[in-house]
Amino acid sequence: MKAELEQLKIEAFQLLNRAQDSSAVDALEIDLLGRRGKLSTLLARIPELPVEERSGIGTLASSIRKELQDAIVAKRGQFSAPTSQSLDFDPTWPGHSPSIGHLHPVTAFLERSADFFASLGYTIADGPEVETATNNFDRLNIPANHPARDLWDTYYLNPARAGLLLRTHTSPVQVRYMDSHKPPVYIISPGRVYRHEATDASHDTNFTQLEGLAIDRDLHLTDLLGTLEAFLKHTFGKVKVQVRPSFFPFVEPGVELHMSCLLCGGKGCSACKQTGWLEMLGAGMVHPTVLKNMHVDPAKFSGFAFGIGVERMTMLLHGIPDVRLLLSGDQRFLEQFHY
Ligand code: FA5
Repeated sequence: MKAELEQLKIEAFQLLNRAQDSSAVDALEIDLLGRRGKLSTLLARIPELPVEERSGIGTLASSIRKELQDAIVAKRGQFSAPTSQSLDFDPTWPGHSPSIGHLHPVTAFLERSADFFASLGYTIADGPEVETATNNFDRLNIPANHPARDLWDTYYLNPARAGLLLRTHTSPVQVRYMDSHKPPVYIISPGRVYRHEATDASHDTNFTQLEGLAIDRDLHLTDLLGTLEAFLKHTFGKVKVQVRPSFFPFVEPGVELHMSCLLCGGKGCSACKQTGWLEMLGAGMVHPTVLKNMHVDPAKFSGFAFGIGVERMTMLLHGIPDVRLLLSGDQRFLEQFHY
């Protein structure tokens, strides 16, 4: 009987160790120590034992019962929720300070740029990211079936009608704004744009542009270039730029502004496609047809417009080698840009 009691104890501890939750512990307690449990069943056989074997059995059984009861209580404690009393809880310890967010580098760039243009008298105009093909293309002098539409890889929302799309640039805000305003106007319009294109270090499928539009009497290309030069000086200090002729159907003449790649010092890298130069913005004098589409008389007024690639500017400003990092949402990357 003594050997059976010792064996019962060993098995009971093994089962208890394996218990996964408090209901398993409860079941084990009934099975071991209940009125019809294993211990009671064993002890019920005491009267059948020869007298000489009975001595000491009662004491051994009581000590095993006590050991098992203590172990069951301890095991149950593992599954109950800790309380401030059960933990080593010291309310006088300093707490964890909450992590405070900061502006995304693209947002910070836009805010600084908006301040600069506000100082020149520009106001901010907004437009929707879901745009009509008419505003995104037709009114900007890019009729349906014109090959110039191929310049933009467009996400159409309804391919059957091709009436709605995710805007490919912020230029449609120009015509929207002029539906309800008369010159002189000086506006900027920051916002998200979308293009269905293969990504690389300087191209993403959605990015930010900062559009600018000025319409007044006697505006010339030199006014555009002077404005852009002042903006770049404000943003970067001294930088090397090239103004190259370019084609955008809504301006005439059109230009592209390229900046010497600050990531590689002009030597060539993946961001500037080994050329040493990075295209930063498109610009030009508003095309007379577009002025007419804006209800403006081209004989009386002229205008200039520009569309800045905000992520590319942010890349060069902070030495970020890949545009895709900016939308990665990786906190280890973003935490480097506290403002
Ligand atoms: C345009 O979107 C014209 N609307 C700009 C414009 C406005 C011209 C007003 C004339 C007058 P473009 O497709 O080149 O142009 O884009 C403008 C800038 O956005 C580029 O110079 C570049 O800096 C940036 N950009 C273009 N594609 C991407 C891309 N996939 N990822 C990140 N930046 C881009």
